[in-house]
Amino acid sequence: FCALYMRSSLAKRVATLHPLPRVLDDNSTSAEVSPERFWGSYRPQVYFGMKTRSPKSIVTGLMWMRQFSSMDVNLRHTCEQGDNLQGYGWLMHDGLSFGVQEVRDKDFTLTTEFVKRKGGDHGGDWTWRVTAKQHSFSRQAPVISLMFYAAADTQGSLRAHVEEKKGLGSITGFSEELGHFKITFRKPVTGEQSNVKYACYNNLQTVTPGLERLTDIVKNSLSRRFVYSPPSGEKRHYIAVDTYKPPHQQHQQKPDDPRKESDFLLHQVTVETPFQIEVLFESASFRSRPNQLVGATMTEELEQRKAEFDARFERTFGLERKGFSQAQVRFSKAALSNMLGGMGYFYGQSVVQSAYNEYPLLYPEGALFTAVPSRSFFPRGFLWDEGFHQLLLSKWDPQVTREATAHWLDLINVEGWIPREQILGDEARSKVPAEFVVQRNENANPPTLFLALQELIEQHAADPDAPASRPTPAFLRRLFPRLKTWFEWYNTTQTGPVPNSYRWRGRDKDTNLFLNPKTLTSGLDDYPRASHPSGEERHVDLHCWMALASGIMASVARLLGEPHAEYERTHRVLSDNGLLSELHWSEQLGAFSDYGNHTQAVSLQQEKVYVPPGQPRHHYAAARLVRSVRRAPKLQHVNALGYVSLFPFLLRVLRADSPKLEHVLRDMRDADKLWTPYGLRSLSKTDPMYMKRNTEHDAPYWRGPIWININYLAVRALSHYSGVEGPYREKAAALYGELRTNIVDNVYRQYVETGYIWEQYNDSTGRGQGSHPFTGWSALTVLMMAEQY
Ligand code: 6A9
Repeated sequence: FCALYMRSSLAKRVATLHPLPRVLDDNSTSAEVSPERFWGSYRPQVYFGMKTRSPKSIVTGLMWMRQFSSMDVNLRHTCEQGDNLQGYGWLMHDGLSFGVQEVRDKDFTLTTEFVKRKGGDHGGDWTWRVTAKQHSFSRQAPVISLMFYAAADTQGSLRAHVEEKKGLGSITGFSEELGHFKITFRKPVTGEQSNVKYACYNNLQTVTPGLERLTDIVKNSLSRRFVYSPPSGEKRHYIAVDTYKPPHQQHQQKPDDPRKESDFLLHQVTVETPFQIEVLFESASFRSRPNQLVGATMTEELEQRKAEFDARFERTFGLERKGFSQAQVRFSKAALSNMLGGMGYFYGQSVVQSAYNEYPLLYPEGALFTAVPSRSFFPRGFLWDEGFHQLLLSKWDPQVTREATAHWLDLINVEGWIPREQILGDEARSKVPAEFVVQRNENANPPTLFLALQELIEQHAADPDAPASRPTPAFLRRLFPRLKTWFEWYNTTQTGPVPNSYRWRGRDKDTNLFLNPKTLTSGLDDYPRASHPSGEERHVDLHCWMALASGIMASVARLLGEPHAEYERTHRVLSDNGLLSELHWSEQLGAFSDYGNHTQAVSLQQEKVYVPPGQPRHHYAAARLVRSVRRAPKLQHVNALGYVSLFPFLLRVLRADSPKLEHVLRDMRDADKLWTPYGLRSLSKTDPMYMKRNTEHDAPYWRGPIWININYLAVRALSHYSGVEGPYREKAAALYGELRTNIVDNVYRQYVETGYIWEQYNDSTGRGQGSHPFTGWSALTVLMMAEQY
């Protein structure tokens, strides 16, 4: 009984939150406490939408559709690479009060803008303006349907107000957090002063069991029975949501979906380009409104905020001062803005598992305010991505960094673990294949949030009384107990058998199916590690992350007047270049390296399939690729040259006077190894795994392509080594200039040519590849332009 009891209580730990006081009060994101950040474009997964920073927010959004283009329905809603848009993203966004986005569809462009206005007790008002223009090359002006919607998420209610000749004129609603409010749809006009344009109106008044179903519901309601009949032009059937309204009482719930249904209202306007439409949200608690935020007033507000944005951008990053062209400055504004406009507020439960659970468990409900790597392909929080995101965002608005970091640290469990990938809520879950959902509590991810904390500490040290940095010590004081717990988790669960060595847990187990079992937890997925995962492995990148983390722990403790000797000691030991070399320097490679049970003599081969005599071979399952090992593994250095071997340099653990620095610089600058005209490639051309697939379905990922987060660390390190005394100072300075130029020029060039910022860049052509837009860490290009490290 006792063993059974122990087991079941151990099993609960993985899904038990840490009892330490939270960094954030329960109501920290409420309209009352944080009115200015209540409403926002916190739905990065849709092209245009807003919600509040609350668990079950009423959401608003936009879908659209080109009429008369072909027989298939091209409904746009959630950001999808398959939509093949020419480009989209925020061009300006201050993370707080306004944003300007451009969406380039096949033959027209939508500009989606919003402005918020303070007032009342529920986060104020806002206005949207959507402007549609046809591309100059298209002959016929496209007819477009814009579909504005509001939907509730299990709480709150919405009411439609249908007006003659205008369809849905407005929506009124109520929710606990928003109180009473009204959303008004204005008619389409060509410009501010012009007359109302001919348009057709349709609306949908229904309910939804969840926000992830909105697109489907709209698709299923479409009908072609409506006629578009402009005063001078032919009559044509167009596609629209049908006005059929299922009476709420009779509406049948799907038996397999027991969730409560919530109101979902949609207003469709079908009109020819060019046009402009405004939508206003007004809070009933806002009584002394001077005027409505529409038309000329809206234009004025927008112009003012754009001017403020431009001035603040230049003050912060100084790119014009540095001589960048107008087009380059626009690019970097877009990069920053899409990162800010990509901030999401997610709420829900992770699915987690430990060694003590037979089946995965649901994590407690939690909120996450975070940036996302990619609005299309992975619009959710990733732990180590976030540290890089916040390096950029902290320069713009350190409050965003404090709040995001606090949210992440409040998700820590009783063991000190934070799930790496945060898939919170049905909407997020609907985008992820089941096998990727479960998060395991042995698994770490680089603790990059320490990089962001380092930045906050430096900002505070530079100007303790600046309004932006003044809250930092109070924030750190609340964060510190959780930070200690988190650090301890790494420093106990990710250690190796040799003292002061570290090992990533969670490598692939099925070793005969992969050329090299992956290490997703390190963030570098398929980067080659020891061929045969074992407890004896040690990883040089994790060693360096721990050197960094212990150093920042010491700084935070010192700043707070807390005991710091132990962190300092750890930092000193892990930064000891002698120990580092003992554990990780490979004489054979002339570089730093992982160590483990390893052989280089592996390859993927067709599995041998037994075919009984006389049987045609094709009756048997196609032979899959399996790994063949030609020489037995033994304990040795892994000897892969690439990002991992650079870590002592990247995280500046290597001393400036170390002769090993010369080796590192030489390998970096060698075009047969890591150097390309577009940045550093992830794995040396000379490595046997360079650009090798891991399985027949698994293309090389961190085995050659150029990644901007690591390149940022390299540029930053070069800037560091060129600023401190040492024999390689000049060499570092020269490389710094070259590498920075190569990266910045290429990311910019690719953006101009393709309309996107990309997940990674091809090491032989420089072309952007992988998911896009990826304004996650690739947006660090802005900091390289600004030379802020
Ligand atoms: C799988 C696909 C709709 C992989 O940027 C996020 C992460 C990084 O943290 C990591 O270092 N990316 C990098 O190696 C992307 C991971 C995406 C996993 C999504 C499910 C869903 O398809």
